[in-house]
Amino acid sequence: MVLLDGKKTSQEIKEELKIKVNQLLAEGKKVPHLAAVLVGDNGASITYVNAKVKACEYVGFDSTLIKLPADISEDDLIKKIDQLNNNDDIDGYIVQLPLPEHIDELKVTMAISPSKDVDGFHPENLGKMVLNLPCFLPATPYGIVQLLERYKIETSGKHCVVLGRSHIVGSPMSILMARKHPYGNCTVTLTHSRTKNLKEITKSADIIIAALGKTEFLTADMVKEGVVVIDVGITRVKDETKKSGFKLLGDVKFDEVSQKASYITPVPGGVGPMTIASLMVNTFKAVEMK
Ligand code: L34
Repeated sequence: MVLLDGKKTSQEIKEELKIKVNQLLAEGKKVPHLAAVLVGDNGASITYVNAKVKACEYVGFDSTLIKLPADISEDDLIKKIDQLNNNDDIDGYIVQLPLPEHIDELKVTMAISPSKDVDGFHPENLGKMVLNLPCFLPATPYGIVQLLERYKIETSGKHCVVLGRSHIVGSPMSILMARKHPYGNCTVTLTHSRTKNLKEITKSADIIIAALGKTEFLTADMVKEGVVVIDVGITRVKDETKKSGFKLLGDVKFDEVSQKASYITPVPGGVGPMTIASLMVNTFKAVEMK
């Protein structure tokens, strides 16, 4: 079994970006500038956004963190987004999800200028992705593709089973794995809560991407020998023995599935850091596409 080390791979990607940023500086050009909008005080969101700001500092990007109160109105949030759209200094920005209940995430996503949508969540970018046109790819799915690529995992002609159909992971992932691309060309099965005979399907999978948000859902009896497993799940579970008071669990029962897998991502240290590295790649691209 080979561990797909997202931490190490994301570090490699960040090193490469650092070199490209230094080249921009040497040419007297402006460095990429990413803004992140954080609404409310969801503990996980704070951790992820802080990690994004830190990654910007590491690669040499400018960053701006915009913290807004949980009770901000949808209108006021959209006004903030308009300001970011019109601020020429900002090359790309994200609005960290989830948003508070009273705010319509789709409405907010659609207010983001597609040319600054480094999360790749805007319908224009998602549509371009489907058509294989240049666009921002959603950070988590893109991070997974980069992980497969850097470990040279053969995907062509393989059966890839995606668990979960979310807008930000499962659905775009299924499209990326099926597209005509060196790290695509899979036969994809997208499964969800209404799927019948799930175990039969996962047992025939060469590659499984678990993104359903149910802790330790994928067990050893559901997979075949030699399977490649990508665990997107990251749930905080109470654990008094930890200083933080919680531990992180993925959607895969790692201890048993890793016994049968040829490659597998850990949680933490797998997909999470790759999401951040991909956001950095997209932000660099935002400048190049200008
Ligand atoms: N707009 N919302 C927007 N864009 C995104 O790309 C995200 N996502 C997801 C949630 N909401 C979003 C993230 O940033 C998930 N996500 C994310 C990013 C980073 C990490 C996990 C999820 C990460 O760095 N995880 C670390 C552990 C961090 C910890 O200690 O909690 C890891 O090693 O997996």
